[in-house]
Amino acid sequence: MPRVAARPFEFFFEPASTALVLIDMQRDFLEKGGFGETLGNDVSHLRSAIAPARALLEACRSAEMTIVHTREGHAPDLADCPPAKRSRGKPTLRIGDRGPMGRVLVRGEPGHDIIPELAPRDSEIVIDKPGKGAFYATALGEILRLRRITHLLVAGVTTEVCVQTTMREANDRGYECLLVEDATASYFPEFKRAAIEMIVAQGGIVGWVMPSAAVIAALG
Ligand code: TIU
Repeated sequence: MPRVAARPFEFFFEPASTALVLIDMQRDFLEKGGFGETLGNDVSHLRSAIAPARALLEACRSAEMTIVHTREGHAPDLADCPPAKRSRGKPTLRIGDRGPMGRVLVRGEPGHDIIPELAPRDSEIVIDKPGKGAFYATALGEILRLRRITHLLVAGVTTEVCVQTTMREANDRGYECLLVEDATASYFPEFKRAAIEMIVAQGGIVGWVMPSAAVIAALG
């Protein structure tokens, strides 16, 4: 069984019962003109996660693991976008408004696509989610249950928003979760650091954390 020297202590996992969950590596968060930038963020902070996420994805593909990509977004009529989300803050464009990559955070628009570097294969699972957590209002839990998945390797953006929310949802549902720390990023580097410490504190109250190289070596 692969074992990894993670924080706060060693992590053991079987590739057959482990899924890679890549959270929201979409143009809307990582490229200029998307949702992330309309909220006032410097999207260049997220680019450091791309190469490690890609190496991790390739290693998990080689190990024939279950691979899940998530996308945050809404139906074109915005019926699944609550005012509590759409009216928040003073963005330059609101969810559903037309921007340089199509309608912001709307399914089927160019900005909603996963970045080409991490494009899903046909055999991989793509979960469209309206919220921050990947389990809320999606079939993810059922899909993982049917595959007898017990462990999750988690990466993607942003660390303290959709990644942390998904890890907390998963931990409450009984999954053993490990965050791959260089394959996740935040618009706020200090929030990334703090989110990681929140996950591993108190004996791994939410899960484990380790770098991609350690996971890839364990899979190799
Ligand atoms: N704004 C921000 O940091 N994140 C999000 O809105 N969604 C995700 O994290 N995917």
